[in-house]
Amino acid sequence: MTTSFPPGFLWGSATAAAQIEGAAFDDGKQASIWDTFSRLPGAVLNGDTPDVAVDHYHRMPADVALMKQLGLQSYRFSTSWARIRPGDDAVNPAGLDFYSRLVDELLGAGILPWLTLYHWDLPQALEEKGGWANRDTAYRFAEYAEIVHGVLGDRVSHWTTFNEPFCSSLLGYASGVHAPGRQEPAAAVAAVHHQHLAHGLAVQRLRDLGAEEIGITLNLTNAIPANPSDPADADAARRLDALNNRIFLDPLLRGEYPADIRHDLAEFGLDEVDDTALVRPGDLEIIAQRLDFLGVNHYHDDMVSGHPIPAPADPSVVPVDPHAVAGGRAVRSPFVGSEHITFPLRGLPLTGMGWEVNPAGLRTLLVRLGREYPNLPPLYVTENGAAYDDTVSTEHDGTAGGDIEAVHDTQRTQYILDHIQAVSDAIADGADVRGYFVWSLLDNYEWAWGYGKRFGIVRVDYDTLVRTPKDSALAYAEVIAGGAGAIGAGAGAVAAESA
Ligand code: GBH
Repeated sequence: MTTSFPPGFLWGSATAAAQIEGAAFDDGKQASIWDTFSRLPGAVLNGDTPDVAVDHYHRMPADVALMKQLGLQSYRFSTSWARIRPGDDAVNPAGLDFYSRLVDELLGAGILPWLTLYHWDLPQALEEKGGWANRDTAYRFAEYAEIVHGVLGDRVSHWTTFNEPFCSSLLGYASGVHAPGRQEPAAAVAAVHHQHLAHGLAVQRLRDLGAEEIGITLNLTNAIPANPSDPADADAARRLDALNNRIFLDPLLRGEYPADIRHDLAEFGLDEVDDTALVRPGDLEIIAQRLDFLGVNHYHDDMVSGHPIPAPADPSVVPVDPHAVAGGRAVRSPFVGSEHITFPLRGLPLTGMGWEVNPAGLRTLLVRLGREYPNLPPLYVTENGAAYDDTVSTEHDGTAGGDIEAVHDTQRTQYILDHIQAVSDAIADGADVRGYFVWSLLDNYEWAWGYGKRFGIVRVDYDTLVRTPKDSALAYAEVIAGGAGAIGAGAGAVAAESA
């Protein structure tokens, strides 16, 4: 493959606090909504909780050493609001100190800290006051941003307000598949708006405090109609694009909710602006703050239909509706007002999540964003990666005389390299992409799937918590070490060896 990346292109890997830290109730941290939700019967596969996760809280220096060994240039992590301001008022210095030590460790290793303030773990104390359905939570978020900046602002240059507000509003409050597990469409639409408002208020606050680079990360998809000439399928694609992408992109980049969404979600109050309504005068101006970057998380496209999925001809093939279950729990659709949308598969290879692999989709998406949004800031792919069932092989290391463990994750390696190629192709097509972060550095707590799905380029043994770089980590390290131009050759060589 031939890849080419502009000078300064940033190579990193990403994690999130609730997925790796553990220490869920240590040093003053109190419950987040995920600590609470994971204890609801049937909410998470096998009843797994984030209590221990991969114990990153206690193993942080070694994990940073591993990042350095792999050559990561940046590390995208999130801070836990429930660790920093655990209840609804007092600040917890021990929680802040953990992130201060993390940032120092990263800088000492020459790794750029890329901080995300919210990756889905609202303090339970705030959920009890209505959570994201309560407008006041937006103001509390801006306070939290200021608290974190107060301690880390001298050393952290890159600030992301939210990770994937789609998930923490629509999956959390409409589908019930994510914490807090509510299935209330009106609350979900309110959560969308209040997270937007929280973002805008925090950007204003961070800007005033002198933060250098401020952005947000969205999970974006290409909504592809199963049959473009079928009006029901075309409408399903429009609605999915609206509810997954444009409901976030348009207020941020154009200062307004799209007209079709205002119409479709009129009953939830998105079409009016009023002193006592969901959207208040001035909100849209606050939301549309200038962004220094837009983070794009992309895993898969969505082919959509407005019709029920037909029974498969081969009865051993079960059509997967990604919205139907999580952790074994039946849930509602997250697509408020569009619950009839279905997701036929296209026959492409599937990852361990049942997500279709189609690297070309990432290229299409990155190019399309620049075309559709004239005010688009520079893009970073802030997450991309794949879950697969890994097998560990024990191999004899002749030189050291001992056994070593290896994970020949050829599918994940290929997935990552093919998507890196797609990013390069998008740049060649004119997309302004400045960096790429693999999801994830470590196997971790995959939300409703608990410890049942592994996205790491580094394996974690959940009994011993020992970390073992998989072949994908070694291949990615070669990509980084290769620099622009030489990238493809080096990475391809590793992929070929491990195939
Ligand atoms: C990301 O979200 C998260 O940021 C990260 O924490 C997580 O571990 C990682 O990806 C892997 O899952 O059926 O409506 O849910 C996942 C992004 C967006 C991918 C929604 C699946 C399916 C549509 N997800 N998408 S829905």
